[in-house]
Formats: sequence, structure tokens, C-alpha cells
Amino acid sequence: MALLPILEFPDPRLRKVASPVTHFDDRLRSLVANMLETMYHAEGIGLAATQVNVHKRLLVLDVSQEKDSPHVFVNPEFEVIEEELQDYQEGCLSVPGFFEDVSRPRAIRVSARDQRGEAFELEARGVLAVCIQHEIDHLDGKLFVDYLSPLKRRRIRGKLQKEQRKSA
Ligand code: QAP
Ligand code: CO
Repeated sequence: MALLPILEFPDPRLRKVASPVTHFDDRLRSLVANMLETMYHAEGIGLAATQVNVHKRLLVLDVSQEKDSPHVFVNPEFEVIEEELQDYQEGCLSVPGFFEDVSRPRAIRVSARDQRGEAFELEARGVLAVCIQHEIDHLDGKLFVDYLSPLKRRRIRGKLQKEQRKSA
């Protein structure tokens, strides 16, 4: 297994739209293992392939307290089953150090495949619904900062670019 480098806002590669996974092979399963290792190491609850510069429709998450419930979603799609919005303070491993409220539909039905190609469906609400919507946004080149005011987004971009220049 290996830790993968995580792209940081405003890297333009975070804006790419990912394409569907077509091969459920050992390469995919090894990518899934590395993404889970990277997510746990970074103390995240979700990670999309886009964030590790792989532009395939794949995400991993674990919203459990014990960090013992990894979930893999390949080619995920969702429909809203409760339009009512919930606010949740979101962060992102690609926007380190910043957390802001975002409103999203509070309940969704998700259909996806696992890393073996097996189809499944689930209903999600609470933090799981937030996390799945946040990660699917990544696959479409969207970030949670896109839901903030232009002023907040600009401040975050400025601070992160300054950090990135220091560490470059
Ligand atoms: C998306 O985000 C999410 O800035 C996953 O310093 C976040 O795992 C969904 C993280 C909140 C629902 C609610 C961010 C860790 C992790 C940071 C993450 C940081 C350390 C973010
Ligand atoms: Co994110």
C-alpha cells in the first residue's frame, strides 16, 4: 500500500470531470486500498479519486467513530429523497485548515458499485448524506468552497496559495 499525494485548492486539476470506471480489476482494487490508506492517514472521512489526481468516478469514505467502516462507491449516482436542506460544517482534505457551513438536501438515495463491480443502493441522511454529496461533487470538478461567497472563497484561496508558496 502507499500514501498518495492530495491535490490542494486552487489546483486546476481539481476542476476536471471524472469519467466512469469500466474495468473492475486489481489495479482498481489497489487504487481503492491506497485511497483508504491515504484518507485514514490524513484523518479524513471521505476522499474522491479526483483529489489524488485520478480522474475516474470513484470515492471512499468512513464516517464511523471507530474508523472501522470503509465504504467504496464506484460510478455513484444519487437522487434527492428529501429536498429540505441541512447545514453542515464541511471541510476537505484539498482545502486544509478551513471549515464552513454548506446547505445540501438532507436525504438521498445512492446507487453505485463496489470495487468488485457489485451493484448496491442505499439511503443516506445526516453526515453520510453530506459526505457522499461532497465527494460526488469532486468527481464533477466541484469543491465545497464553490458554495461560499466569492469573498470567503478568495480569502481561502489567498491563504492556501501563500502556504503552498512557502512549502514549494
Ligand atoms: C468531506 O472531508 C466532508 O481541513 C470530507 O485540516 C467534510 O474528510 C464531509 C480534514 C465534513 C462531511 C463533513 C480537513 C482533515 C478532513 C482539514 C474531510 C484538516 C484535516 C476533511
Ligand atoms: Co473534499
